[in-house]
Amino acid sequence: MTDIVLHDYWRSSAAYRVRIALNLKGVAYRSVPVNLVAGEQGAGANRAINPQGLVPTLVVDGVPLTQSLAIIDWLDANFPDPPMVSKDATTRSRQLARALVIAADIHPIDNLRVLKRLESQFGADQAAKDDWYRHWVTEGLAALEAMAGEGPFLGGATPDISDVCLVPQLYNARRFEVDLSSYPKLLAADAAAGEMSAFRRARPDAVKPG
Ligand SMILES: N[C@@H](CCC(=O)N[C@@H](CS)C(=O)NCC(=O)O)C(=O)O
Repeated sequence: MTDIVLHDYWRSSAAYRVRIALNLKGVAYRSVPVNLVAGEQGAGANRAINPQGLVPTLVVDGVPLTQSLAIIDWLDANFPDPPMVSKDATTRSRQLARALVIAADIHPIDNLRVLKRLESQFGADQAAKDDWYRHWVTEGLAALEAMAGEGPFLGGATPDISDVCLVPQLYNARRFEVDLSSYPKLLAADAAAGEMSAFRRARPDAVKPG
């Protein structure tokens, strides 16, 4: 019996990706909260398992795995059903390209530590930080809309790794009051995901500690 522990923060979109993948695959896990608002991510206990001082970390039988997409890759290797990427190389490349629009190009320049740095290094106020966030999110989502397939999910009838990245990114965008009306395919994929319990059970409000 494998012991699987997710070091998690309810509002972290990278952790949310991992929660969705765990649920889709029906993998049982325990959750250990890391409070990002209280700065627990930078403390020794979290850095010991995640040298970047971030969440998520999935600890499998005592072995820490970091980086949400690498964790999902591990899950796919060990719990192949349902797959998060296709065996067909072209389909897989397109799925990963969509996922990376979010995970490599939108999320890293909009996350908590980047927004804090804009304030500490350049004196950005809340309005400037919100503007920065919206600029990069809308640019990335517009590209993703153009990359989406016929639906209802981004790549077709079933969710793949790009939908697993999309749903948390849209949750985050709504928090920042980004107008999403120009992205009907993304909204359709998000709505289709909302029909699935694996996605619903991973929602921030569903996992928020007491
Ligand atoms: N590329 C990483 C990103 C991890 C990441 O940025 N996590 C955020 C939460 S979504 C975090 O821990 N932020 C803490 C901070 O910025 O101080 C992954 O996919 O796991």
